[in-house]
Amino acid sequence: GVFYERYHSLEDIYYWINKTKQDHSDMVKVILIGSSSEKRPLYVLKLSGRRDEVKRAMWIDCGIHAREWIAPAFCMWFVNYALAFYNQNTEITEILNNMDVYILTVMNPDGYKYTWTTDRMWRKNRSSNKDSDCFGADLNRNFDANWCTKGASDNPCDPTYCGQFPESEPETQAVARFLRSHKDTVKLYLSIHSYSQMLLFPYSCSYDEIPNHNELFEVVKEASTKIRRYYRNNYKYGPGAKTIYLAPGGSDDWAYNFGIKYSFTFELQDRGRYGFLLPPSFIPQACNEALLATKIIALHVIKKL
Ligand code: 0X9
Ligand code: ZN
Repeated sequence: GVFYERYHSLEDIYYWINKTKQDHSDMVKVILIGSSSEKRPLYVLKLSGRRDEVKRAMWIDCGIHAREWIAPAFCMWFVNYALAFYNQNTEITEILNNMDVYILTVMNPDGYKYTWTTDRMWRKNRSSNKDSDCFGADLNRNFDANWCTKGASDNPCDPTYCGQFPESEPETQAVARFLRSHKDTVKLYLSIHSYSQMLLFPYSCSYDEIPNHNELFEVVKEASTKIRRYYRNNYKYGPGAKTIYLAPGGSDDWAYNFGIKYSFTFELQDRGRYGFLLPPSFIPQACNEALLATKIIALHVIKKL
């Protein structure tokens, strides 16, 4: 519907979370995992299909970076698709019957709000920094993975400021704590960003090759090939450090080292024409491309479990 072909304010997204839970109480639960530095709630939607046996799970977060509006739009798109096509589309049915899906639609609500009211190009969260008048830390430099080494900044005024210490930010801590407490079930971690059209996997915090490099490389290669075939669009793929740049403290690398061996970051559309200001008319295709890649990866993980 047209609702999913627009960008939504933070207030709309909170309303949508509540409405989705009410309209699909059989498949959706809402879990409060923490709150932001400005005390906004961080809600995770839990989607489940047929409930039997011991279920595995996957995690998707969107909107770590405030200005990347296509990311929360994708989380909403995914939830809508999953609920609308469960028991209609074989792939999403297979996924939901084998995995619970945890979705954090806006990991950085304070920053997202700030991009709607004050500065459209804001990236970080909005926490205050001691001994500085500059606000915010980059949540994707704040995880405990070669924290604050080359590729991050220790200056609170920079857009890639790593924060005071690993997990210093409440948003980072909420996600890390949730995943730590669901260690036995979560087998796939997925973080949605923009822009540049890339399907990335660890490491970004070093040039080391991960033990299951070949397996993850093949699966993102397949996803990229199918996106090219179905949507005539090109996505680069590979380990973050070599494919985009060296950047420590990211959620994907932390999740990987923590034990989630299927860990990915997607950079959605576009390749720079509009950048972060992707017009709403691009939402459907951008989200369908990411949905296709998500399905391929999730089905691969299910096959391997
Ligand atoms: O720099 C980032 O955090 C991501 N790119 S963005 O333009 N959306 O800011 C890339 C993240 C790749 N993964 C890690 N650096 N761990
Ligand atoms: Zn980003």
